[in-house]
Amino acid sequence: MLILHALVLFIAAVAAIPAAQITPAPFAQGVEGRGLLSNIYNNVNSLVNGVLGITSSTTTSTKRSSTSSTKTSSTKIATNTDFVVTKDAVSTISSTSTASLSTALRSSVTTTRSIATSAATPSATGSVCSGNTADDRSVWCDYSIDTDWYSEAPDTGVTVEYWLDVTNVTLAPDGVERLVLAVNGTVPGPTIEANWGDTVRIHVRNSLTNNGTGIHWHGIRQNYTFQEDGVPSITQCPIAPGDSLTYTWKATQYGTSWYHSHYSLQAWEGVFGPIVIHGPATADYDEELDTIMLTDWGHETVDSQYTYAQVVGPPLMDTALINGMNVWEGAGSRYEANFENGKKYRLRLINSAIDTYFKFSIDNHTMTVIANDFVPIVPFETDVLTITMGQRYDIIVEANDGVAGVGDYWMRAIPQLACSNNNNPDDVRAIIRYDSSSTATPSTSAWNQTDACEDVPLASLVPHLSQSVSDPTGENLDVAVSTNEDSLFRWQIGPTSMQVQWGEPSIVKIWEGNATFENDECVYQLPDANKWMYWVIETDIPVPHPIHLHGHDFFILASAESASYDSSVTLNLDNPPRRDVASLPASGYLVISFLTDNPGAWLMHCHIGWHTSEGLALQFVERESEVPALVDYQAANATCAKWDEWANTIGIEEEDSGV
Ligand SMILES: [Cu+2]
Repeated sequence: MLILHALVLFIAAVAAIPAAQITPAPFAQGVEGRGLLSNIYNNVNSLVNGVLGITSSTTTSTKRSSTSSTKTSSTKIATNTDFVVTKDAVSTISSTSTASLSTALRSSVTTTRSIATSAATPSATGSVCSGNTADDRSVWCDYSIDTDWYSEAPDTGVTVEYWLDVTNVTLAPDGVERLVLAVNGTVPGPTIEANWGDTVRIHVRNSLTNNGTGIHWHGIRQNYTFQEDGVPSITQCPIAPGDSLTYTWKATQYGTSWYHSHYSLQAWEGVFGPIVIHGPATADYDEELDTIMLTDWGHETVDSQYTYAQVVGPPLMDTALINGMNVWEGAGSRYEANFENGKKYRLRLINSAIDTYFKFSIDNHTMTVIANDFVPIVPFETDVLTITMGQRYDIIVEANDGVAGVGDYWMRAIPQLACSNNNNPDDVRAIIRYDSSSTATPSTSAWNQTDACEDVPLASLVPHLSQSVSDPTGENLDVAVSTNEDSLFRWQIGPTSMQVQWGEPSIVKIWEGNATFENDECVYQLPDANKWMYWVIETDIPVPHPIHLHGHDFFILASAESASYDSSVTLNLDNPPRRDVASLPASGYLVISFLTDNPGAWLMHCHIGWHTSEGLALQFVERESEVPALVDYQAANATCAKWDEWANTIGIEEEDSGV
């Protein structure tokens, strides 16, 4: 009823705005940044993913200006859900300021590594530590799959070093050219690869024209190294255009993850790539196949759709990519991989979408799941695996062409339409071939599955290294949405929607000794060391949210859809699932716990990119008294000084939560 009412209001609002009345203010951030301006539409109070009954062919107009050019474009609303800046507006402007690459193949850019020792360069078979062979993946030099990596890790003495350059380019991942922000010119960016126990040093240069950046190493625990977490407003100022920042952290855990920008919606313009930390495993396999990154994708930039997201809800994504590739209307190409019959392959799945729950599968092949996020689990088998934003699963697939004998099979990532808005859900595919010379289009059929936005059942996710939670202290955090004074959606976890300032990172405020945090900085102080905390995250809105915590793996004590939490709910304290992203079910609850064993300022947020920007975040300031001694103030201040100088010159406006 509320939605219907809101739709009527919205239709009236859109219809009532003659094009001439829309006169946006100058657009300070230029072509890469926000597209439509925020304050030109009237309030609607609909929930996300609501379908709008806008009359077909309704036309509105908007003007966007950058420091170098001004462009006016008309947007004709052709469907019930599209309401975006036309592609013409984006591509015309981008052509004045971008380099051009013809394809988005990852192989087109070589990553430079400074260390050439064999120990730092994992082989295709993964035998980088004595004893770790295809017949026994559980051992790792003097360590093993049984090592408690929270308290000890190898010290290889090796530093692997990478140089990442964030640029604006024109790419055509699915054959359709558009403005993309990319790392070293590709989507995904290069894989950061290291061995368990290595030190990883990454030099990030911001070669963007009109935006800051900051790279977050998702899932990396950053134990006592919070300043390397890469979150503008929390652990650093954004890196200004032309400036560089070096991040250094130790790979204390092993498995699969990814890095991405934590500056506005930049990650979902293409600033992301895989992280692979080699280590032991809970099941044996013959070879590593590849990382498999699943990314929803549009032919418009996400920044140009941000106003739509704030007024209406998440926009319709055109399609999705597997490892930065897909086809669209005869153009583009699919990711392909080759299997040899009888071999077992390890694949590393990563969901890097802005707002898509995927179900992943390979026709006629089952998979054995061996890790969730950075936590090895007791292996389980499945045909279809749900993966939500920010999550990773390591899987082993046994090549068995004999099941169907056709030689060519579809690999599928199916957007779950129950909560993900996608226009091409049946054609997000890659190809597995048993004969690498084959060019045949597979004719295989998908496994039976139902469209639903549920996490993998908790009972399936049993950590191999058993850990338990003792006597936790709890607090409730409600997830809700409202509109702000500009009639834009603002989400919250806890009492207030987050609003933090790019130029005033929490750790610098703490170092300076005058850290009085405002309510909308959403700070939860955790002063006591080594105390178990638990958080009941609850929502009465029928939208699931993938909740991600920085600086910790959390323990999932309970979770249910369409249910409310009360004291009768049994909390599972005995080796519960442990990871760094879990889904808060629609109209339900998620209870997570962690130990305060890592001083710092740690973000916890929804990994739907729109929602992060709309404030669905909080920060745990953990053991504040220990933080100043761990801050490299000179380094932090150097980044902030350059940021301030640039931001003041260009007059940049922060149109989102600051994270
Ligand atoms: Cu969310």
